[in-house]
Amino acid sequence: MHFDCGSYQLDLACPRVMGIVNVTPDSFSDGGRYASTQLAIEHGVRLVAEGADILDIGGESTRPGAEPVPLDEELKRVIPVIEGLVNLVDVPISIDTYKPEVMRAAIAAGADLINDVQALQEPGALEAVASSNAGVCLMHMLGTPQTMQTDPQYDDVVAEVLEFLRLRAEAAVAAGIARERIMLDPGFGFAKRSVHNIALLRELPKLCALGYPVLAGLSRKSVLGHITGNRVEDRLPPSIAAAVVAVMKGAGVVRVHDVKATKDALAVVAAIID
Ligand code: 7PM
Repeated sequence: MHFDCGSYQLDLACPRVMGIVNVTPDSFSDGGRYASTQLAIEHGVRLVAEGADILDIGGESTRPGAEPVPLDEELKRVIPVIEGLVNLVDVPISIDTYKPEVMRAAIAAGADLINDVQALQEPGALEAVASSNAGVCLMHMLGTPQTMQTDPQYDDVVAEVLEFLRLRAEAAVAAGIARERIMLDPGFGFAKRSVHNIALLRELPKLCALGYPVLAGLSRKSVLGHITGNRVEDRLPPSIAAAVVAVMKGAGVVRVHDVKATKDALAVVAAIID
């Protein structure tokens, strides 16, 4: 299966690793933004050297429970990082945002993929992607990152997530986004309790059966802490297990913090599984 995003076409016959690049708020009041921008760029370059197939740049506005990040602040964080990385790496650059203005500016700066935890539901978001050749990752979540409920209720989490993503993919196609530019993501950890996350991973083949590439983001997430008792800094082994399971259940892309370790684990899978 192929995925078109910007100037890239990814062959998802072999699973791809998306490396996470968080652009942290600048801690200096007068030192300008140079330090945080430079750190994020260097981190992205390092992840590509470790084998990342995609870089996902985030200004932290989409994190569950995060404080809202104003538009101008988000632009100041992420655009210089995209501009820096497009000249330094030869992999698709993804931008983690739900704001259409950030999508347009990121695409103009060279981003190839829009990673939207709101699945292009924000007014103007469908058009922002449709008027470009960028790919899009449509993710499931209930509510917004800020209002996301802590005890979400589902009758049948797998069926409800599938139906939501199917409808959002149809909306994207109707807006003029080719099917080859769309991938789907169940949104592990977004308004979901552990039992929901585990059901979604176990039943991932049902999501894959919709016919779009599937992205799985489980790296260091709290479901892995609940299962193991490990704090976030000790969640590399559970994250590797989750990435391996996700790929064996059909995920085409895994979104991770620890690129080298994940690539090594997936190389073993690829050598054994046909
Ligand atoms: C705190 C809690 C900080 C959770 C950051 C997070 C996903 C994503 C995130 C995902 C897609 C994280 C999350 N997770 N985008 N953005 N899929 N498409 O662990 O699962 O990075 S933020």
